Amino acid sequence: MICPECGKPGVRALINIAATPAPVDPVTLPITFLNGTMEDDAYWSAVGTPSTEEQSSEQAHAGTYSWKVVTDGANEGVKSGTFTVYDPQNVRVSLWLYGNKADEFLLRAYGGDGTTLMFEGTYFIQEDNTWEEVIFEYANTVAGSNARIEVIAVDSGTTFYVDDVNVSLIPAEEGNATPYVPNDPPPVTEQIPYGDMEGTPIWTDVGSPTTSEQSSEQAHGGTYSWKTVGSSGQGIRSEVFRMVAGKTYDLSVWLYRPTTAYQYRVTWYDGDGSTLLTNLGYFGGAADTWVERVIQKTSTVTGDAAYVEITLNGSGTIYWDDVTITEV
Ligand SMILES: [Ca+2]
Ligand SMILES: [Ca+2]
Repeated sequence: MICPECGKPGVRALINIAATPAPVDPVTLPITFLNGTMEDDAYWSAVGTPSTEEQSSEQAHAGTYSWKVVTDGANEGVKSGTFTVYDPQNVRVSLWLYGNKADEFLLRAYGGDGTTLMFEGTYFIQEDNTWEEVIFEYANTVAGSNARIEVIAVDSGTTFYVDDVNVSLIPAEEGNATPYVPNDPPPVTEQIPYGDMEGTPIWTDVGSPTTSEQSSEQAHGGTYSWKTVGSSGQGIRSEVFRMVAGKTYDLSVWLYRPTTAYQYRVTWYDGDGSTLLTNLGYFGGAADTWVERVIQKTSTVTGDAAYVEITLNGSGTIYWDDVTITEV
């Protein structure tokens, strides 16, 4: 060829530009990008094998639809369609989640090769059945057209909805990606199922009390308490609940005794079902009145297998009601 600058024959070497330069300006992609509004039945698909993963009009943060997921295994959820990212580039994602209080999620983002994990953060739902915005930002270092986002429920049996997913691409020169700060599980009160003894009771017997039944003879709150007639070591055990290591809780038990001729005991098991408090007992309190007993302990093991047992110490009758656990 002839050199256009000098007019002489020659060969022009092409200098290989290794990577397409990132856009100079921040790119705020339209909310309809990747069907982030969920108003179309497109782009989103399952992570794992959730029993439900579909566009749904049951809930919507905006418009008519969100994306619904019901998991039947651990770490299942939904993933976006793919999009193009550069290296280096900051990516900012905001999305809205609707679920049940304290449900735990993993938020993931993959690089442009579709396989390199660029971001993973946890998020705990703070309120029941409320839309909550989650924002995360990460520094992408793998260019390509196969980047994607995943929203994953950690536990089996989780139902959640996702809506209004926004992805913004920001030049790395704008600064480092803002570090993501995971949130904590919300403080939970009334954490012991059926502790008010009003619903269908799923407390189970400890030992073989003579009587163990929901009773309207006495009630601290509502209409019912739980009546135990028996002897030492006999009583009731709660359903399991969640405790988080390092967090301190007040366990409150209300009880009513016709006489003070006998006492009662409390045994408390930690998040993994191991003993947290052994058979604390011989409590006082007046007869023929409701007495509250509060015990404070700090969990050492996170888990969903915590429970309490409240039992007689001596032979007699005790009514139990309003058993709660409150994070301090
Ligand atoms: Ca929507
Ligand atoms: Ca009650």
